[in-house]
Amino acid sequence: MTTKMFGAPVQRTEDLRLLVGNGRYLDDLGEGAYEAAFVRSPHARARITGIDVTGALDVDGLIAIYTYEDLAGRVAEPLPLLIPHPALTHGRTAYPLAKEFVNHVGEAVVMVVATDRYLAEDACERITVEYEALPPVVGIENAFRADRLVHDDVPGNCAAHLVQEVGDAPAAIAAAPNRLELKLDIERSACMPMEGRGVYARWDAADESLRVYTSTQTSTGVRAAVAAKLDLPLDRVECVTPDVGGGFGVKIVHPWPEEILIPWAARLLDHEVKWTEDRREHFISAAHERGQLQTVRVGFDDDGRLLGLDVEILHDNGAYTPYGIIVPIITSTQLLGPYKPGAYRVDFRSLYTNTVIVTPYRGAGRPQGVFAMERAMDAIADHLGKDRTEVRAVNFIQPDEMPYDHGLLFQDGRPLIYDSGDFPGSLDALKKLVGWDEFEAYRAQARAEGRRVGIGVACYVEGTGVGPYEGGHVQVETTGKVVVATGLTSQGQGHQTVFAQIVADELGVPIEDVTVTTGDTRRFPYAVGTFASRAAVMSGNAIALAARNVKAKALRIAGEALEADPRDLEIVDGHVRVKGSPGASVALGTVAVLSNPLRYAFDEASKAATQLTGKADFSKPPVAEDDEPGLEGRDYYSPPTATFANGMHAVIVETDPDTAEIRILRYCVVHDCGHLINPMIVEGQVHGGVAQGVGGALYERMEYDEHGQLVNASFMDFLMPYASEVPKIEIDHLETPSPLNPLGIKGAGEAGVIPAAAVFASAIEDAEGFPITRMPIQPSELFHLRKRFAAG
Ligand code: MCN
Repeated sequence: MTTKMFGAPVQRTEDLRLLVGNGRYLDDLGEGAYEAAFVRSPHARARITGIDVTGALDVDGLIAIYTYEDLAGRVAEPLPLLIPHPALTHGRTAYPLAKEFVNHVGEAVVMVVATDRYLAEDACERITVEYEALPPVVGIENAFRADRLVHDDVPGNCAAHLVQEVGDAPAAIAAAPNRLELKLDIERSACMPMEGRGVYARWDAADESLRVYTSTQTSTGVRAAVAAKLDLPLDRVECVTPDVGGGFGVKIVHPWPEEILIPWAARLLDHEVKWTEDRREHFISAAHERGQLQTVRVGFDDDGRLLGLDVEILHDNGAYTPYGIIVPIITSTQLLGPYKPGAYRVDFRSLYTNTVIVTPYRGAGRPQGVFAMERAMDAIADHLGKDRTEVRAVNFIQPDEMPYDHGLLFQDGRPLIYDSGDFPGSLDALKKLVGWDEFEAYRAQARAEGRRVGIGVACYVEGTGVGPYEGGHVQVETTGKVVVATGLTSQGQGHQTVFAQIVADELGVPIEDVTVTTGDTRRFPYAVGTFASRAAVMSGNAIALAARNVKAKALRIAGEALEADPRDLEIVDGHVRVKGSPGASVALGTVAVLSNPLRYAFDEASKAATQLTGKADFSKPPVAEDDEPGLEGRDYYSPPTATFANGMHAVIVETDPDTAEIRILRYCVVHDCGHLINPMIVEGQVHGGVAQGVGGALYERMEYDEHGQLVNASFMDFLMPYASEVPKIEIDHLETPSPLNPLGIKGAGEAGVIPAAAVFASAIEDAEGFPITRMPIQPSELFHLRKRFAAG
C-alpha cells in the first residue's frame, strides 16, 4: 500500500548527495571561465576624481578593466528599484559601477576580468582611484538629524515616511488609566550564508543567447533583469540556480550589480566569466538588516488590556533602496502579533545612511516589530505587577474572532486580515512545555544556590505565503517516474523532499519515483521566488493542483483502456486500478504511453500499451480537440491574501553574577504553521531560525565607526554562535489549518528567528530586574547595565 507522505517526517532526499560532496555550488562551475574581481570604495562617502588603471595593464592574464565610463545602454543606468511604494518618495539605487559618487564602503568602482581570480585581484591592487572624501552620515540619529545628507536631493535623508492608523491612538493613550513609553534600539546585523553570492555567465554567440548561473533566491527575477538590461529577448536568456549554500534573504535582491556586470562582460568578451563573492565582500557589499530605533507608547487598563498603541520607528535603510521599504512596512504591520492593540498608530521613517544597503534578512522586519510589542507587554505586566503571560492573554485575538481584520494594509498592499490561529491554545501549550507555573519555585531554589535565573516569553504572528503566484509542472514519464518542476529556488529548505511528498500522495506513487527541480527557468519559466516563507504555501499548493490535473487525466485515459468509469478508479503504488478489483489495473507509465499518439515502442510500458489497446483506431483524430499529448499537468496557485502562522517562545537563562555571562538553560517553542507537510523539516527550520536568533540576540552586530568603516568585517570580530552556543530546542506543534489554500498550510521558514531577540530580552530582564531595551546584549553590556542600575 502507498504510505501517506503528507505529514510524515520523511528524511530529506537531497542530503546524501550534499553530504558526500556531490553538491554543485556556483563556484564548482565554470572551469576555464575568466574571473572577475572588483575595486571597491574604501570611503563611506566620496566623489571619484580620477581612476588610473595604467599600473594594472601589464598584469599577466589581464583581460579587461571596466569603469562606469565603459558601461553602455541600460547597463549604465541605475539598478532597478524592485518594490516601489507610494510612500517611497525618494527611492535611490546604485549604478552597477559607481558613477562620480560612492555612498558606502564596499561599493563597486572598477571591475577587472582576468584569466583567474588571483590575477584579477593583483590587477585591482594596481589600480588607483582618487577620491575626494566627504563626511559620511552614520547612525540612525545622525541620519534623522540630517546635518549632512547622503544624497544631495533627498531632504532629511528620508527615503520614505509612512503613517498608518486605526482610531486615534494618541487620544486613547492620553485618556488611558495607565501609560508607558519605551525607547528601544535594535542594532544592525546580517545573514551569513556559508556560500556567498556568485554569478557565472556563458554567452553563445551562434545562438545569441546567455545562460546565467547565479546563487539566487529568484532565478526568474535575475533572468528578467539581465534580459532587460542587456536588451535581449527573454527567450535568449536562461537563468539556472545550482545548489545554493544558504540565502537567508540576501540573495533575494535581483539583480545585484554583479548579476548584470558578469553576463554583460561575458557577451562583450564572448567568453565565460565568473565572480564569487569572498567573505569580506559579503560584509561590505552585500546587505544588512535589523537596525531600528523605536519609540513605543502604550495606554492600558488595570488588567493590562491595550487601549492605544503608538509606535514611531526610525529605520536605517543604508545607502540605497533597491528593495524599497519592505522591511519597515513589515515591522509596522507585523508588530501587532496576536494582540488587539486598541487604537493604533505607526509612523516610520526610512532613512539613508552611508552604509551597506538594508534588505530583508530572515524574519525581515518582524524581529524588530516583535521586540517593540513584546517589550511593551513585559513593561505593562511589570507596571501592574501581573504575570507576563496573563497580560498577553487578555490582549489576544480569540479563535472565534477569525478572520480578524486589523484595518491596516499589509506589505503586499492588501488588507491585513488574519485567516486563522489559536493564540490562547498556543500560550497554554507553551506554558505547559516550559513549566511556566513552576518557575518561581525553581527561581527560589536557584537563588538559594547563589544563581540568578530568569524566564522570558515572546509571541508573534507571521504573514506567510504571500502572492502573487507560484506554479508547478508534473509529468509522468513512460517509466512511471514523475518529474516535477517549480520555478522558485531552494537554499536548503528541503523543497525536493516536501514537494515529492505532496506529489506522491496526490498521484499515489512511491516517493522515490518523484524528482523535483527548482530555480531553473528552462524547466519552469514563471515564478516569483523563495522568500517570506512562501514556498510551501505557494509552490506546494500549485504542485498539488498540477498533480490533481495529471491524476484526472490519468484516470480518464486509463478508464478508456480498462473500459471503466474514471470515478471507479484509484491510483495505488503507481498503478491505476478499479476500486475493489485490483486485478484490473494499468501502470501509470503505460498510461503515459497511452497519452501520446506517437507511441514509440522502446520500452516495456509501450509494449503493455500496445497489448492493452490493440490496433490504433484511425476513425478518431489522434489528439482530441481539447486535449494535449503527454501525461503532464501545470497549474498555478494565487492566494487571496497571506496566511498567518504564529508561534510563542520561552527561554530560561542564567546570568553569571560576576562575569555577566548569559547561559541558556532551556529554549521552548510552540509553533503553528497549519498542516505540517514534514514535521522533521519544519523542526529543522525552527532550529536554524532559533540559532540565528541566538546570534542576533546575544552576539551579532555590524559595528560601524563614525567614518562609516565597518570595523568588524570578518569572522574574527563578528561573532556568530557555534553549535556550543545554540541550546537544545524543545518544540511543540499546533496545527490550525489555513482556510485559504487547498492544503491548509502556512509558512515556517522564518519562524525560529522572529521572537528570539524579544524572548531573550524578556528573560534577561526577568533575571536582572532592570529594563533591557537594546539588542544584541553581550556580557560586557550586561555588566555595564548592572553598574548603571546599581548606581541608580
Ligand atoms: N514546511 C512544511 N510544512 C509547513 C510549512 C513548511 O513542511 N506547514 C516546510 C516547507 O515545505 C519547506 C520548509 O518547511 O521545506 C520551509 O517552508 P516555507 O515556510 O514555505 O519557507 P520557504 O521554503 O519559502 O523558505 C524561505 C524561508 C526564508 S524567508 C528564509 S530567509 C530562509 C528559510 O526559509 N532561508 C533559509 N530557511 C532557510 N533554510 C536554509 N537551510 N537556508 C536558507 O537560506
